Amino acid sequence: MMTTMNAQPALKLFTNPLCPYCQKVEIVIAERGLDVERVIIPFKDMPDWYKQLNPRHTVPSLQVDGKRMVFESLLICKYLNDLPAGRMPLSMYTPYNQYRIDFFLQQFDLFVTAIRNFMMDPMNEEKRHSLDEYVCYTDKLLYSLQTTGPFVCDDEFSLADACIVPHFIRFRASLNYYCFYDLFEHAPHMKKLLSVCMNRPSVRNTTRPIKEYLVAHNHHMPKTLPVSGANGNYVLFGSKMSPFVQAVRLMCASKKIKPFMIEINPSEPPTWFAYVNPRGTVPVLMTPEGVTIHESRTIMQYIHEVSAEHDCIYKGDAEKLYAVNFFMTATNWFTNALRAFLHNPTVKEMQEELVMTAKQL
Ligand SMILES: N[C@@H](CCC(=O)N[C@@H](CS)C(=O)NCC(=O)O)C(=O)O
Repeated sequence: MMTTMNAQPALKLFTNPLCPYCQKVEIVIAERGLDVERVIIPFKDMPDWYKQLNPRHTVPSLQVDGKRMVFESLLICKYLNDLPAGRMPLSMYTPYNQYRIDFFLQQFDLFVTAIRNFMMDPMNEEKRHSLDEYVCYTDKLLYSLQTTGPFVCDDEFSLADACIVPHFIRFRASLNYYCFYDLFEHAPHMKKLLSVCMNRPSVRNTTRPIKEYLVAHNHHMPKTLPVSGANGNYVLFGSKMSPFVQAVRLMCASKKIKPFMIEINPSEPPTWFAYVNPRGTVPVLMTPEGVTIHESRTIMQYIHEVSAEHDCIYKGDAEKLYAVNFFMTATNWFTNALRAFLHNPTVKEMQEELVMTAKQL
């Protein structure tokens, strides 16, 4: 229902677009269609006048009618949700829904603390296992509260979802990018919740490009991590000796992408590389969305796709696209044949296969 219930008070939000706590509030504002003035507060060098307004020196905070201040993101969300103005409030306040929201949010705080602790020492095998257990536990807890899902209160997007989704967005990217840890590997219900939430305009329109979150997270991460200098750019794990890596580097160069290179010797990879790619092969590409892509061909296709809008050569040209795809497939046949031949150079079939695949090129 889109009816306006009442005139709303003047609302001024002191906020920062990268802050997850501020995004919770923005989601509620968007869901309710409230009219809010925003003042951006930098994290570094918060102005003194703001520190006086909010003695806790944190964002967000909300000023109502130029006087009253409301602090703490969850309390601000509740306040905005309870305002008798704007569109319908989030979720129906049945006692059981209220319990589900309160209980999950309470448990979720512990989950956030567990992730933060892990991020201080993410290459530690034991800590990875204990985070795995904590993620499984939290996912089961969510599942036990749901009857049908996908949200905490089933088909109703509630304050609980608004409050957890900004953390999911940031942690998923940072855990992958900096720690090589897939937050949702053991958490199908949380994964589903996030993907459904991302389809909501209130969540999508309040989410910044993921790279900005990665860059902002960098200074919270240990400086010793392999990607700590990557600054949210593409990261290419590879060896200068590998022709597959060379192919990806050429593709990157042709698309003006300059990945941060991490040299991996595939015959003696560092132990942490198993977290990036359990198969131990290079190249592997990490994107500024914190997504890991394996296999040179799929990496090259990905790079082609993301840069397609700047590149009109093949757009709508099915024949050229086919020619490129066929050439890449034929390259694969050729390299496989070459490998087989090098293992068994005297076998006639191997020689013939090599000649045949070379001709296709
Ligand atoms: N419990 C607070 C946490 C807010 C918070 O930690 N905000 C961070 C930005 S993401 C902040 O203002 N940090 C400033 C600082 O710690 O100096 C809330 O929910 O509002």
